[in-house]
Amino acid sequence: MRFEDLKPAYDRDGFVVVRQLLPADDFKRLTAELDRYIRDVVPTLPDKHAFYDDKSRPETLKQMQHMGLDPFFKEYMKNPVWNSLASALVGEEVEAQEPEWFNKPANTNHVTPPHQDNYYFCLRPANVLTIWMALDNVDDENGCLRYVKGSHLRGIRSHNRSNILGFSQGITDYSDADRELEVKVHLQPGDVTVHHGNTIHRAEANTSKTRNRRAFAMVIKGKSCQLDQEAYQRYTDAMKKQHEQMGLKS
Ligand SMILES: O=C(O)CCC(=O)C(=O)O
Repeated sequence: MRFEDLKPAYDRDGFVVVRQLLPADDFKRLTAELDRYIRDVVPTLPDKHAFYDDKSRPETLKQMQHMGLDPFFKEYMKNPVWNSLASALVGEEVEAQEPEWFNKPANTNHVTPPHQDNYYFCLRPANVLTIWMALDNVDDENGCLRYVKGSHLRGIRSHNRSNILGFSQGITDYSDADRELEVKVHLQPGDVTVHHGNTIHRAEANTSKTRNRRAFAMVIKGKSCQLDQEAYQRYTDAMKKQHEQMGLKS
């Protein structure tokens, strides 16, 4: 498949799905490195790099950030498959940000609030996307991503504080009209979904009693993107306040 062929659908809908992005051996290596990182590195990290539903229960790890401090994941930012997919979709040279990992552990009750990533990133132009790779089977039951199709074409909506760790801001006026346009994305391990920085997305909680919903993701931006410093400062101040109020240590 030529990644360029996906661009018309990405431009129209604000997201595309690619099945089995990586050769099988590369996916196996990635999952092994994630297992190593969770086992050996996560217990040494400050609170703001690894979020738990309940810190006294390691199996409730729900998000990891700043993974680029680890040599394997720093190098992964240059992965040619991820970067060429991103470049084909944004239509220019790209630069990857540090990898992230998201989980909805079994038996937890956290939704992902409706949001637009570029409300957090504050990049102008919004020529940025997220590649989100499923590590488990992902479906309605364990909290698949839901996109509001075409919403990337209608600008940034108003956001306000959420009380959900890892997603400090959510859209304030999410409506039935948005819900009607939602597309649920079901994935198998190794499939990716790619969304534009302005595409509204959300996820329900994982209602399964036994299945995790893990994903490995990278935000990749076009070289033309510039940071809106003022907007970013406002966002990071709000996030810092949320972390303080939730008792996270740096
Ligand atoms: O994993 C999730 O539930 C949300 C992930 C997300 O919002 C993102 O990668 O942009």
